[in-house]
Amino acid sequence: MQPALKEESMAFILPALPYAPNALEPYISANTLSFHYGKHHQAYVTNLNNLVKDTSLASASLEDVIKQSAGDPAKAGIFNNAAQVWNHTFYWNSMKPNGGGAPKGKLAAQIDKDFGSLDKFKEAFKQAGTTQFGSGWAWLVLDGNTLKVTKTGNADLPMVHGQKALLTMDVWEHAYYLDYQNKRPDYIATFLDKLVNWDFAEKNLG
Ligand code: MN3
Repeated sequence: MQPALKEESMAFILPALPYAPNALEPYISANTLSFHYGKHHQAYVTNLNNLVKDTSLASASLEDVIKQSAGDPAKAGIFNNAAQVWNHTFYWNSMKPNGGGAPKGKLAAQIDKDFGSLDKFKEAFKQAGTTQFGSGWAWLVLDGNTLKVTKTGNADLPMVHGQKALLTMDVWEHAYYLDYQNKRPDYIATFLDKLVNWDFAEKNLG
C-alpha cells in the first residue's frame, strides 16, 4: 500500500481509491463504496486531523500516531481515527475487480503449510468474520513466521499486536449493509470468491 502521504500543510490525507467506485460491482455497489470511502473513510481523516492539530503527533507518520496512541485511554480518539484511516486504506487494497481465485507461489505454499489448504484458510477467515461480535475486522496476518487468521474489534489492528497484516476485511455493518443487509456471511463469501486481492497479500508477505 502507499505510505501515508502528507500534504504541505502536514495534514493527513485521504489516499485515492485504487479503482473506480463502481469497479467492484455487482459485489460491492458504487453506492456502498461511495459512502464508505467518501463519507466514513474521509470522516476518520478529518477527525484525526482535528484531534492532532497543534500537537506533536501532527507531524508524525500515520503508523507512528497509531503506535504512540495505542493503549493510552487519553488518546483513544486519536488511536481510533488513525487506525481506521490505516485499516480502510489497507481494506481497499485487499480487494480488486476480478479478484478471488487462489494465491500463488510462496504465499500459496505457506497457506498450505499453516492452514492445511486454501479451503481451510477460507473456513477460518469466514469464521473470524462471522463471529466478530459487533464492529471490527478479519485479518490474514504473519505472526513471527506463521500465518494466522485473526479478528479485531472496532479500530484495533495487527501492528499493535506485533503482527504484520497481509489482508483485511471490514465487517462493520457500513461495509455491507446496503448490499447484503444483515447477511454478513454472504458478504464474506463474496469477498473471498470475487474480490480478495491475493497479489496485494503476496506483496505484503514480501
Ligand atoms: Mn469501514
